[in-house]
Amino acid sequence: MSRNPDLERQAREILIRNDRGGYTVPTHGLYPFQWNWDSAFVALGFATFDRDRAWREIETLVSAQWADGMIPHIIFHQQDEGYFPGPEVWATGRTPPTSGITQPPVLATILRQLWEAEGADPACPRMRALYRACLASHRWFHTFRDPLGNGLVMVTHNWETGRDNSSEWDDALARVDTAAVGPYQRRDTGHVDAAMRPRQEEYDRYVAILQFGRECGWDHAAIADRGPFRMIDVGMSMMLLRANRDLLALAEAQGDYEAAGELRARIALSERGMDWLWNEEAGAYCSRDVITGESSGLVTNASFLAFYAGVGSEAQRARLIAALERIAGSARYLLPSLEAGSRAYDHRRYWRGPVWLVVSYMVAEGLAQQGHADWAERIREDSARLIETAGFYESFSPETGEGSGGPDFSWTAAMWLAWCGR
Ligand code: 9WN
Repeated sequence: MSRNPDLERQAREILIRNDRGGYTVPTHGLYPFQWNWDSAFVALGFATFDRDRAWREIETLVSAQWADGMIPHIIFHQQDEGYFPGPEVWATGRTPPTSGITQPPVLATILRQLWEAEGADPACPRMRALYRACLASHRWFHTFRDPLGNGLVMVTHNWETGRDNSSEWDDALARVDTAAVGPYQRRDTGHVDAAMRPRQEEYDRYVAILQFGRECGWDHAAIADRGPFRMIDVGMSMMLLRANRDLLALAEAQGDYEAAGELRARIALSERGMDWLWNEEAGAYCSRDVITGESSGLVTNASFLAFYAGVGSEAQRARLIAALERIAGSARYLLPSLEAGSRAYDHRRYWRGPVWLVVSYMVAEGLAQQGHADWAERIREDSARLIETAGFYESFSPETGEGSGGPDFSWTAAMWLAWCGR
């Protein structure tokens, strides 16, 4: 049952309009290619009215998987001058062209959902093929992105986190040398208000980190060793732990006992390792710099993914709920990407305050699964009200509810269909 049939129809139309044949662009204009974690969430939306199309979205995504197992963050299926940095800047030499970095590993979790919704047949060939792709991608994370050997995820570019300009990255980015960044033309600010996007000096650093990867010929071992930006991201770490649990369920269903054993060991490692991110003063899990060991000390929406990952002692969870209560006291709409009053908070600027429904969705799922149905419902209700008030925007102000970023956004439409509009 939809809570609003008209919005239900609009949400479907957005997905259909943004469909470029086997993959969906996040929004027209601003993001004209296929993005990794966007496609995973989009599949959940398609699954509510076209299951075959949902599978195809993910199949198209993994068709660009690299031989080393990495699923790239952007696939440039066709030419489009409307986005910077385009394929010639990444220069990864792939066909189709892709970026050289990845994005949050939510695919296995969503794959499990699609498969269960279709009756959970262990012989399902589509599930089996995608399971192997996810396993290879998780192995890539474990091989190249676990420098501390504690099951947490290191990112080598802030774009990998999907929470691109969160203030968690500010200190690490400040050390990135931009001297070799030549002139380039940003395209994003031609599509949306610059006040909603990262600042120029931040963008220069993003480009400098990209250039480092390109100079390494996208050798992931070299980048992980010497990259100018190396952070353990709380969001990716929580999402990979959760995805490993879901992949384990798929491994067991098929009787893949070898992989199941490997996944159980990874899960146990990450569960133990997560405390490396716990910041007692902040009362939350916070991202931490691999190079300096510094904790960001910032409570972001990703901190609450602890529930989704199923980690935390009773005392830690109580402190997270206390932080949620505090945030709910200052925000009109949950869940802001950064707590009001924190360093660099800005209710309109990208990941420094605005609400992003895909993170809200995962947090709410986790809260519901861990016995906090009241909070899950509060987040779901606020998310629905944001769409009802502003439309299907990329993100929303937690203060005014105003939409920010691109309009007619695919994953926002998908979240209406699969979650908050139900
Ligand atoms: C860079 C597509 C993507 C999302 C990210 C979001 C934004 C890109 C950009 O858009 O990032 O990957 O150019 O701003 O931050 O989470 O996947 O929707």
